Amino acid sequence: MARPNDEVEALLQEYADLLSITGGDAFKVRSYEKAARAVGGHHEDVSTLGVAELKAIPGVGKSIAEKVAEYVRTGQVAAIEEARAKIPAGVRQLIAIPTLGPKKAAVLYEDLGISSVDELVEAIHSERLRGLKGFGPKTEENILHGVALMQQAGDRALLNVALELAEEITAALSRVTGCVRCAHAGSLRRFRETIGDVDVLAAAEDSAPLMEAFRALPFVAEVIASGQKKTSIRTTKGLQVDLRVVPLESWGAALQYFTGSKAHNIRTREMAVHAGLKLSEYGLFDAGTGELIVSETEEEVYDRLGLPWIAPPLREDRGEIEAARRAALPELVTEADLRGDLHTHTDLTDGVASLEEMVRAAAERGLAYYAITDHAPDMAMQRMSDEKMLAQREQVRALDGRHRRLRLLHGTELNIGPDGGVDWPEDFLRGFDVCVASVHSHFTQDRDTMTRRLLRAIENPCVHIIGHPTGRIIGRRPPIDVDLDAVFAACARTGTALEINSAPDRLDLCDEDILRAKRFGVKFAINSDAHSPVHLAFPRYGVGTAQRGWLTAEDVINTWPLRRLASFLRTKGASS
Ligand code: DGT
Ligand code: CA
Ligand code: CA
Ligand code: ZN
Repeated sequence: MARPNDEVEALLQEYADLLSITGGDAFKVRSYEKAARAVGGHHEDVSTLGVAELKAIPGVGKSIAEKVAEYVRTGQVAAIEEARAKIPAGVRQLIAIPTLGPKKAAVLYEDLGISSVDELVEAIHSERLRGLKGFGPKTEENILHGVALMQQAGDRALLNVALELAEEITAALSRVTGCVRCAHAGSLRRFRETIGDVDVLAAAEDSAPLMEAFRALPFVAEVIASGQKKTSIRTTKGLQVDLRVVPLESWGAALQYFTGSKAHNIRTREMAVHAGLKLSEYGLFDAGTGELIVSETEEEVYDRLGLPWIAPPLREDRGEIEAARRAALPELVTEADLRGDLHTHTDLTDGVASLEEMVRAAAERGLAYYAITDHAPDMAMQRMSDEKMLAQREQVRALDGRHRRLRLLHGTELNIGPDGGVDWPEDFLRGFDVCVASVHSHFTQDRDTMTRRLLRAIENPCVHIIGHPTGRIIGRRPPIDVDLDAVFAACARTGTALEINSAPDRLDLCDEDILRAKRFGVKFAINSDAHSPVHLAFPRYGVGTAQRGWLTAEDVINTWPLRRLASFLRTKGASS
């Protein structure tokens, strides 16, 4: 289930949007946005805190603390209900459209009475927006793009949402008497970037108690269908979950079947036929006698097919069957291989926790090195300056060594300007241990300009890592248009790593791009891009994505010991 903090974060953000639609004062809007982020990133469960403790969260003042407490106590906030009542829900949906902010939504509603996404699309097609202040043809195009993007993401859930839900379900079902195995399968086990529905599998003699416990879970909003073998429910958040219960003798075959992908399964079923076997959701059978071949584990199933076990993230029919046959499967990078994090923020810019808090959390995670990479000055809203950066460096140096085993690196996240330049001149950049550089503006440049822009940043001897290389935000912002092959070749040639940004709404690079980049000989950095201590757990999603891109620990620079990493960073700097 969502943490109460996430719920409150969404609520405060909604209030900020509502205030903004109704023309509320910009300062107040920003303070609610800031508080929303702070609550989302806070380490304590806000539903257990009193007003005084809530006020101690940076960015949360008295009035916001009282609203949070009211929500925790009563399940709603009077002021927010009042604001909601003033604005149709459809208008609030308009701001969910990428590129359409609350100001534009307000104009659409007040001037044209548009109060839903469908009405907006219809109004654009019938040219009713023409002449409306602030809405040129480019805006119309962006809106239509945004709507398409939203519909494409459709009802698919982000990986973290689905995984947290699945873990809660498998933990609950594992406690039911008679349950001998319980795990999630499907696209979630394969770490696809978005999840259509969650598939849970259990093994038991008698399925009834499991089905009953499943239907009775607190977040079940609707039982879609319930039978002896399978029950489907929908959660209060709208996500579908299928539970299937099988006898233990079929566990391996069922897990293999329901993990998919469909394309991978078609291949394994063909192999079964060639081996005189029949592989289905019900088990592995002798095709001649129809006898069930006991296969309690997936290893046994693959072994019967003449294959080694294939890790779920590889099961997409992208060459894994052939590689398995040749005993050439990659030894995939794991979360345990990660020794450090090379892209993180503090409250010096847009993070919500202090340097000390972030470093303490990194030490608790057992990291061996940790880079602080706050935003650079060209992102004007972050108000960074040379003095602030240098003062932070002093603090970082002073903190280094305070936590046994953990080495601190002082870095920055530079902005790749429209022409490929970055925030500071070379002599200042030389002072950082590590520089990430990312596109944060001018996302819609044409392909040639964008490619030249990125290549220039990659050629910069002080840039070590390209952050979130395509800039996409799942369901909200499309990737930039760029010649990725040229980017990959340049990264390989210059020794510049590409980031696998682990934030679940980014996962950037994505799996297929990673697979292609690897063929160019590119190295990668799996980073959290944490803006709060809880985000330091994000790399599990980045690792899943890297596994889908066939990466080994050797491919990922932050699995390397610090000395090797330092030498990689120095080599790039020496290349000019
Ligand atoms: P999703 O839910 O859209 O994110 O993707 P999956 O892969 O979880 O797909 P889902 O939930 O429809 O089915 C779970 C697994 O069950 C799927 O990965 C493979 C297996 N499966 C489902 N339908 C078929 C089918 O028609 N043929 C075969 N061979 N396998 C299937
Ligand atoms: Ca599924
Ligand atoms: Ca399913
Ligand atoms: Zn960034």
